[in-house]
Amino acid sequence: MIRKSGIILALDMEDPDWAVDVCRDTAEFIDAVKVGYPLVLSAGISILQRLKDVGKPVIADFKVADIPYISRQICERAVNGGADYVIVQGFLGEDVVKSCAEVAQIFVVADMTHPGAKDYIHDRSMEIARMAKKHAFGLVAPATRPEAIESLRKEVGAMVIISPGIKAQGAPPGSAVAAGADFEIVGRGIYEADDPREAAEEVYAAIKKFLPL
Ligand code: NUP
Repeated sequence: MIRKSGIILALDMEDPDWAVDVCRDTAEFIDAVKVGYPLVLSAGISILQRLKDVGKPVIADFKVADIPYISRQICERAVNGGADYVIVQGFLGEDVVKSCAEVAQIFVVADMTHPGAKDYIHDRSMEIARMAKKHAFGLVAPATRPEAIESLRKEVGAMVIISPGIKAQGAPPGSAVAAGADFEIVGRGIYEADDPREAAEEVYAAIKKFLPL
C-alpha cells in the first residue's frame, strides 16, 4: 500500500452509492478505502469491486474471528470479491492468523479504540503484535491511545500500522502518525462532513507535518 496522504477512508454508511460518491470526491486525498460489515451487509460483497474500480486499494474490515478453517474461507471470499487486504482479529490465536495469511494479505487487530478494549485485549496487545509480525502485512492499533501505538511500533519495527479513532472517536488528525502509525483511518469525520473532500484535505494537512518530505 503506497502512502501519499496517509489517509484510509472508512465507509460504514448503508447506501453504496453514497460510499462510491465519497470515495470519488475524496480520491485525491486518500490512499485506500476500508469497508466493513455495515456497508457489505446492506450493499452486498459487490461493493468491494465497485470501490476498487474507483482506483483505490480496498481493505475488508471483517475482523475475522472464527476457527482457522472458517476464517480462511472468509478471507478467500473477501479476496475473490475484490479485497486487497483483510482485517483479522489476533486474539483468536496464531493458527487463525496463519490460516488467513495463507490466502490473503492481512492486517491483525492488536488493540482497539473503544474503552472496553481495556477489559481484555489491551493487556495482551504486545503478544498479539509479536505473533502477527510473523504472518501479517500490518497491524491495526488505536489512535485513541497514542502510547499504545508508540509501544507497538517499538515491538514490530517497520511493519505497517494503520490507526482508527481519528475525529469521531476523539483522536486529533495527525496524532496517530505522530505516534508512529503509517496511516490514519477516518470514517465519519470525512463522510459525514458537509464537504467530505475539504474534510479529507484538512486531515491530510494535519498528517503531512509528520510525513517525511
Ligand atoms: O479498534 C478499532 N476501532 C475502529 O474504529 C478497529 C477498527 N477497525 N475500527 C474501525 O475504524 C471501525 O470499524 C470503523 O470502520 C472505523 C472508524 O470509523 P470512524 O470512527 O472514523 O467513523
